[in-house]
Amino acid sequence: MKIDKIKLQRLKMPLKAPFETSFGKVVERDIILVRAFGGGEVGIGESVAMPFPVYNEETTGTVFYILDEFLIPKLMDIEIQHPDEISSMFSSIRRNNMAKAVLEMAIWDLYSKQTGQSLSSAIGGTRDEIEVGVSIGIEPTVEKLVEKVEGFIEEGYRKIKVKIKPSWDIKPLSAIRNRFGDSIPLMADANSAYTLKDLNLLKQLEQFNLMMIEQPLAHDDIIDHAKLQSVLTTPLCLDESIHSVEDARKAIEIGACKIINIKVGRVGGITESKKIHDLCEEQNIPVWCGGMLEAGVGRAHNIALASLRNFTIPGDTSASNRYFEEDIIFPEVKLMKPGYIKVPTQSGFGFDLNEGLISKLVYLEKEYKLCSKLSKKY
Ligand code: OSB
Ligand code: MG
Repeated sequence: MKIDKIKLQRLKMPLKAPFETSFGKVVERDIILVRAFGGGEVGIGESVAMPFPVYNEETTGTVFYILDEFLIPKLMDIEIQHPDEISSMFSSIRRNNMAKAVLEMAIWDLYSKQTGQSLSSAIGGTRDEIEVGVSIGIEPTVEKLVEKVEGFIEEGYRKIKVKIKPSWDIKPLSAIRNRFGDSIPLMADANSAYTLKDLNLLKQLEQFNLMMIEQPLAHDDIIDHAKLQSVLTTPLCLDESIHSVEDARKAIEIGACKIINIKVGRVGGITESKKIHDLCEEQNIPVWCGGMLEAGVGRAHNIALASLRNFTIPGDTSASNRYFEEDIIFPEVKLMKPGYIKVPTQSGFGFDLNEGLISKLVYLEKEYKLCSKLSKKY
């Protein structure tokens, strides 16, 4: 496949309401759109890094820098047959997975357009609809949280995930169970807010019949998660700790989790995501597609990923209107029926770009001709 040119656009998108987790509050998305041009087609990807290095070590700024300085120059003078080759080309650069992922996503989209198939079929997806849930941040009061949960249940979301942290755990979870009963599919995400010193508290969460507890312990830990999982019946799900298929293999081997949340950005791309998916399928570990408050482009890539067979638990890919007044794609992502999103069948990622909105939001643009004097850094 041919790639002639890469274009980066940096833009800010306000969220409808602040989203608060144990690591802090996000009020707007700071996004990099990557466009890969070749053979008369354009592929697109969206960076999921946060503006501050609080979820992981990357930020929108580091993603821009790593793309500019190292990853885009690596695409010069190369001949690739298939996007699966990209991740090994990038492997000499340590980590910086969100930077690698956004460029690889654009190349996957370009490849699926050049070969006239949907992104979902290009990556091996088998579903024509995906089951989805919603992630709810830490709210100012328990009453506000319960009100939000009620609204999302009415919209039909098939999994309710609530953020927890010390001092915001037992109370909100009890309130939800008291109000809606034991049958709603409920889970909690701690974003690494606890340690094994909180074992008694974590054991008390068992009473809530949660589908899983996501990343209760340190962002870089699997050992303590294994200790915790050995004394809990509730499944643990890893998010922050898994950056590669190797991480997933080790975590499963030592019993650190029973479920894995896959995010393309966190693991460095679609190829690595597929590897984790395949390993988990072999090992009977269900997976689901996580989210990073993506705008439409990232959301569409998540839909394609979640169409793979072992995505058996509803993911965090909610409709565009969950976070945004207006999205950067047409049509915006909607629930086709309560709790389900249709997997597009058109070629590529399956939506049109809302160029009018994008041009209003962009504040930085840079283009790279891959046949020019771009110099490789090493
Ligand atoms: O831990 O899954 C997470 C958002 C930003 C950073 C980390 C996480 C999240 C979410 C929101 O939970 C998921 C979404 O709706 O996109
Ligand atoms: Mg999480």
